[in-house]
Amino acid sequence: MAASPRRPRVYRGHFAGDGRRVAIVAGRFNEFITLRLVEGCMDMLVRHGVSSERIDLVWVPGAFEIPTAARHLARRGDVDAIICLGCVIRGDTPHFEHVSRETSRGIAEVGRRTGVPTIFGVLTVDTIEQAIERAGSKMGNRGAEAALAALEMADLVRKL
Ligand code: INI
Repeated sequence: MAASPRRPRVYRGHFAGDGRRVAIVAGRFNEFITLRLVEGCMDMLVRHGVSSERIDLVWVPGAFEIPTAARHLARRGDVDAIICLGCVIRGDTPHFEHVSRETSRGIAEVGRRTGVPTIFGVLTVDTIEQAIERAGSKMGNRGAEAALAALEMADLVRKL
């Protein structure tokens, strides 16, 4: 008799925020935008059951500094996820490329090296209008999306 094929084990994270501890690292540069991302992020976390006393909000000067603060938080060992929020807007010089490349690389590295879900919620856009659209208007709120990714990953890594 042929052996019945083993069913795949499927792992999925759920958006369960109850009991979770989450850190947000936000860049002050373009604060007009990043404040909206932080608000959208916190609102989404709280609406999914994260208690506001279990959210740490860390402000850094700009996106470039986000990975350093995220790494300190990850090494502290008491957060289930770190959400990185910032806004990098292209200018007339290559500065944008340096800041956006090092920010995304640094954030990815923190997640991979520490295993703590480290979420990329940094806007990298050509214009201020594109940033506004993604900070709580017609294209949604990148901070809120990042909150959901954090909750999903926090739950998933506990199961793996
Ligand atoms: N930081 C940002 O978060 N967004 C930007 O658009 C930006 N630009 O364009 O310069 C920016 N620069 C500052 C950078 O992140 C650092 O804070 C600074 O270089 C000090 O290390």
